[in-house]
Amino acid sequence: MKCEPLFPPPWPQPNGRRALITGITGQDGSYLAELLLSKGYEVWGVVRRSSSITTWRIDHLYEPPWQEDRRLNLVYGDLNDASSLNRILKTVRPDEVYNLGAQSHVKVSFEIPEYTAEVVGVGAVRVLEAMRELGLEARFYQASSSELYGGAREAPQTETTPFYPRSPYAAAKAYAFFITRNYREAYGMFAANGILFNHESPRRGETFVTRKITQAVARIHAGHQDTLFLGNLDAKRDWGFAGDYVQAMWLMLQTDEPDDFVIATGETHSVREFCELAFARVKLPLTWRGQGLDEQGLGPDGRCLVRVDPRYFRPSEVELLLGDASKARTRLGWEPTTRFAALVEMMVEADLKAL
Ligand code: NDP
Ligand code: GDR
Repeated sequence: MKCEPLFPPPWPQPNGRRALITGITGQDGSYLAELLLSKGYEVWGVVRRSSSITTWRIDHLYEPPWQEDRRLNLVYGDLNDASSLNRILKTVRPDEVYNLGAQSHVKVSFEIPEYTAEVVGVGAVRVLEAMRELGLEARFYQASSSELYGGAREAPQTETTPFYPRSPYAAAKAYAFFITRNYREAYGMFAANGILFNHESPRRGETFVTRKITQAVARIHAGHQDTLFLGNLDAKRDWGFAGDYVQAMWLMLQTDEPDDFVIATGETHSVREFCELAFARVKLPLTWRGQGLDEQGLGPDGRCLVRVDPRYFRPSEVELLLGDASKARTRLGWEPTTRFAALVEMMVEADLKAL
């Protein structure tokens, strides 16, 4: 798939600042790289070696290594390999470090809990410790998550809501959150946690529920697929647009004092509502019939378009997330620009175009 640039070139004159991004090949890494390039940064991204090429989200930003004035540089490294992180930080000497790399799939984290803990939890302290050892005065951003709230007893969730992780992924993110705060308090490092609620885009990984739905809608519309199989239709999420959320990451590193911030839209919707809007976009309004495992989403001609498959249920589910980003609004001047219906439309349109 070809990515439409959100912050298109030409890049301005260099601003003399250098940023390092782990997870640059992911959804957020690609938007953040674009944003920083559009602000004049020199951007360095850590990529993992893989048997197939994983850079499709940043291909539109690629500059060949022989281009002398290139602004985007990629280096091999891995959050599970402290020596690679040390070497990269030592050579690049960035002003800002964005730690976005992760095994970021909650359901998959139940299958590979130990690996998830290594990348998501220990990976964060590997970066922080390398920075400390080198005496690097870079500012550090940690990609914390609304999954930290998991089974929280209050909604909306704010920076003071107690954490209640409900998956190996969330438990690992809790470690990363607290170690980030600890390095700030213990060593005076500029280290900030962005507690980001779900954010999506046409670049979202295909196994996350929003993209799975919009891709299936496009395929069903084109006659390439009959039915979409989903898990819990009643889970509710506060879904925003990734392009807005990377702006918040950058703003967090531009403040006078490091702090932790919730980033959310303040609206929550169910998976079921997401399906309804997405199918309606291709003139297939859904009618729901049956209950539990037998529930079906029927199209206008009675065709079964959505079914429940328990394989997509989680051993412990997060039923409701809803964020209150008041602190970010007041202190960072951050506001989401894309609301739920516009997000669904943007994603369906992109998947229709990509067919
Ligand atoms: P993605 O899954 O799209 O991207 C994850 C990135 O991490 C990819 O670039 C991946 O590389 C890289 N990665 C995976 N394992 C390693 C490793 N061992 N070493 C180095 N890099 C690695 O995630 P998102 O872009 O959606 O999310 C970015 C970050 O924000 C993640 O930390 C995620 O947990 C967190 N987050 C995301 C939210 C969301 O709604 N999107 C909400 C809150 C937090 P590769 O391409 O090779 O797989
Ligand atoms: P989440 O996102 O777990 O919130 O983590 P995901 O899209 O995977 O699930 C959202 C909700 O949808 C339900 N669901 C399904 N999920 C998937 N993936 N596939 C299905 O078929 C399906 N059917 C129903 C889930 O049960 C869940 O309740 C994302 C990731 O980006 C994390 O890295 C990030 O930290 C959080 O968002 C905030």
